Amino acid sequence: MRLFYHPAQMGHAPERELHNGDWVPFAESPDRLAQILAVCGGGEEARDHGMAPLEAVHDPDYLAFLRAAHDEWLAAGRQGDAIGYGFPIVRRRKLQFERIDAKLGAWSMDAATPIAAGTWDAAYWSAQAALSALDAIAAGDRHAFALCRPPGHHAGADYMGGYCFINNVAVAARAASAMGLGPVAILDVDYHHGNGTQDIFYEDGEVFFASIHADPVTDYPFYWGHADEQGEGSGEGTTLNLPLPRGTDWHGYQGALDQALEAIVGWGARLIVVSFGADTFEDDPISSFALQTKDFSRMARRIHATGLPALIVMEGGYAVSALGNNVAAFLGGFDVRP
Ligand code: OKP
Ligand code: ZN
Repeated sequence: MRLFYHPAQMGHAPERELHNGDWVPFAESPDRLAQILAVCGGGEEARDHGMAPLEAVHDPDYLAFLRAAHDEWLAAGRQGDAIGYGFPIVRRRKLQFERIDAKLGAWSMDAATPIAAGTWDAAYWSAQAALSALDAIAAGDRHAFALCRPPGHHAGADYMGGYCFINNVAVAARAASAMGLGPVAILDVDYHHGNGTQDIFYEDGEVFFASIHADPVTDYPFYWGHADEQGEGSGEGTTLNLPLPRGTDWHGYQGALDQALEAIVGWGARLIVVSFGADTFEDDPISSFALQTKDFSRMARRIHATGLPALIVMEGGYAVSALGNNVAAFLGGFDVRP
């Protein structure tokens, strides 16, 4: 399977994040990408598709904010990572701000998403990696892997959050639809609910969104991913949330996976875009499921068995020393015959 990434993705390297009341080293480190490359071997450099496919998902004013944010942070006399502290939880509306602190809160859902000097370039090229892998599918490959980092599934049309800035999966799904490769279904198997992806397609019946994740009653992002969220308007019924309890192992996981895949096939998808997080792994430092490395192969084989082409997009996974092997196990599951 072809693998796509870009060296600029290494340039996003915030120092620290706010975690359960403490400042701790930033978990979504560049080492994650290096580990995966070391085990999966090489890869191809992403091709530049420009801003248009990003603007097909995100508010251009949000993208302009992201691009300038760290420079504005430095211009305000600050050092290190840019991070907000005030968030418009009620009466959120577009206002024109000059002050970087106001902008950071206005375009974010949390204080877990620091912006460093290389963040814009890394997020831009992460999305380009997803688009480049989509090109491989459009050219006839049955499977392709976008080694995205930073991840994307917590970012909405006009907000960042959860280590995410540009929603790589949403960008690829929109582009795939526009290329006539749809109907497109997104299957999100990251430990955390993909709230940004859900928001982007919540009222859009053209893209199906199914997510298996830790119950948001106990886990981030808390305010999305509950089973009663099923889409609205023309997207009514095209969102499927399957929350699972902490401690879930393969035995508890497989039924939800089958349910999600049945829904995707039954809906009539012709392409699956997978938000793949390896943070469901038993040793993940910030997550609480109990999947083993071999379970990632099982997961992939079931997706493969649908017979649908699959674009795999990297999301989370923070047990860095095991990450390469877990990704390789998942990708390897697509090599066997269903
Ligand atoms: C990103 B992905 C701050 C607490 C919030 C954010 C988790 C983001 C996970 N440390 N944690 O879905 O893997
Ligand atoms: Zn995650």
